[in-house]
Amino acid sequence: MAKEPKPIEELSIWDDAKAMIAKARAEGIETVHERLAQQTPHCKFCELGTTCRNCTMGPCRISAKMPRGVCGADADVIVARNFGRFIAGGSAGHSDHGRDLIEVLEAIIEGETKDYKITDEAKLKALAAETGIEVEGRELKDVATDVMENFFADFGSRKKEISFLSRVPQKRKDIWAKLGMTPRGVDREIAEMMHRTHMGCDNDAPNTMIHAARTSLSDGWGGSMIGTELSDVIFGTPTPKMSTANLGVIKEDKVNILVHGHNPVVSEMILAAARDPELVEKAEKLGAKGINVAGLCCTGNELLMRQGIPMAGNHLMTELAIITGAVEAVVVDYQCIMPSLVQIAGCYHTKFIDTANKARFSGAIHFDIEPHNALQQAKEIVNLAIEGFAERDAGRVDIPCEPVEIMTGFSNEAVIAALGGSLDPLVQAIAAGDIRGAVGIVGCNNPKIKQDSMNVELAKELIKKDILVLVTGCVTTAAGKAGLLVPDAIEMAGPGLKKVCGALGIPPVLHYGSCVDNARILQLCAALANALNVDISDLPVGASSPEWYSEKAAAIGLYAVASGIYTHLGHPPNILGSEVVTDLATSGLEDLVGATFFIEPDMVKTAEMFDERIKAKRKGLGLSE
Ligand code: CUV
Ligand code: SF4
Repeated sequence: MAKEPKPIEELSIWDDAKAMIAKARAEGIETVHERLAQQTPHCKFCELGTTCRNCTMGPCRISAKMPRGVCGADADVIVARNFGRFIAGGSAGHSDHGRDLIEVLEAIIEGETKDYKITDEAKLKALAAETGIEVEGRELKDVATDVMENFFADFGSRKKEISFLSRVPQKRKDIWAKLGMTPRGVDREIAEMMHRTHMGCDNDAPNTMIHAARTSLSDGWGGSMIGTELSDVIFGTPTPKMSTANLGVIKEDKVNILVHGHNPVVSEMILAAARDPELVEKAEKLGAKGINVAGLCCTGNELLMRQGIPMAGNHLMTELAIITGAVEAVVVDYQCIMPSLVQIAGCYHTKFIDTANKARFSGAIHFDIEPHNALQQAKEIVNLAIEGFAERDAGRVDIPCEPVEIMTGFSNEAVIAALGGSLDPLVQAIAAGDIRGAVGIVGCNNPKIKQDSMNVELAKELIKKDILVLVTGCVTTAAGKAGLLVPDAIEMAGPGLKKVCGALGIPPVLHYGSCVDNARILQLCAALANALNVDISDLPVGASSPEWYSEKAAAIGLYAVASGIYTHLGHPPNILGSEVVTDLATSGLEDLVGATFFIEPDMVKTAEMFDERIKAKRKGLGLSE
């Protein structure tokens, strides 16, 4: 029997969310919460990870009574294979996004597009130098061509290792080499994971798990890092700026366009089109006070970091944003876009527009945005939104709140500039104990968890303990709505963090970007480790994804662990059906890579676990606790 949906009070900590869930229920519109209730209880075998559909001798389910699949695979093998494919899925998502940026760079170099350009030449040259490409005395185009070819090659089959391993401390690289964990190519590791998990290949769970880690490293230090760095080259490296967040950023008197998905390649063009004077004039003629572009999920984070556009919400706000009744268009690229948005948009005047051939939605209006036609297509999309303004039913509009202020734009470059040109002041603040350590809180919402309850509570608990928090992905809007992303939030922080952030005029919780931008955090950890001449696993740092749901979040968690970062998850992946895999993930990896996952649903306890870890790591570095 399906369960009743939970009472609204238990679904989210936010008033804007609760108001819109109530509106949806009053209007008879189904959301993720009703569908979760329909799907509950979930299949126990699937929850444990002990189902296999990798061949047609099966499908097989493992239990005490039937401990092996038809081929003979046991629970350990099946759980490891399923987890490996899960990681491959997440790594593929981030990395294919990264590849799209290389293709835009290629289109720029070959003169196929005028819509995109190299905005940050200095960054391009710095990347070239870092990855062993000659810069001095060469034309920018030639340097760019080498960078492009080098990154394309990182997707293939390197004999040794991918380019950005130049950033990794030698001690860490030695560990990877010893374990057979060195990533040799993004597509190679993903394809090899599919190969290994075919019937009759890698039937040794720990061995499959090692390759899962290698696959995730090809994402973190490969696909994601390339995505982040080339986005900076093409759209500009983020600098600190103020913006706003929550459903109040949707404006009753404007044409509202929400960009949703992950890649700035599309959303940047939508924003540019929305600023086109002719289109603005057209909107005004139709009675609107302008065109408002607001962000959802990670493509929102991308635009927020670079252009300061407001954030309407994170994952569990995407359906609810449409329910305000004031959204003319939702423009999506790919990833984390619930297909239900098409149905919900259909309950209003909202146009749902997809833009990528690899992420099409039945019932959507489709535009194939490519480098050569991007701005012109974006203008057509914005024009559609403007025309939709007249169809809006004012009687169904309800924008439930006023926006809150947030500060954004913390790239490593911006942080180093704020520190006066080097990481030394940060190293000194850590050494002095004013900043005791740092934790990245990243990832999603999950309707199984009261929305943002854990994301926000953990951030608050950590800053109280003088632990600097970096947020990306869906945790951004959570922290922002909780008032943690403004300089005044130092009042919620411990004395040391308050002193340092107060002096710099920055919040104790820094917005570090989108999910691919977790690569910025990896880079920062590597730079700190190199500055101290230690390994990343020696640093007083951690990572957490309290409310995660996606394959991508699992890949992020795994590359963090494999990079030596102690990593918290609010709930386990579907691995509990294998003791071997579970033990490896939650303790065995410590001996191999110097870090593990820990699973903990209580955020006060989680903060204490990080505190203990940070104390131990500080001690190891010869610092006060
Ligand atoms: Ni990756 S963080 S739901 S949109 S992966 Fe998507 Fe960015 Fe989680 Fe949020
Ligand atoms: Fe069953 Fe083995 Fe086929 Fe999986 S690979 S479905 S366990 S027979």
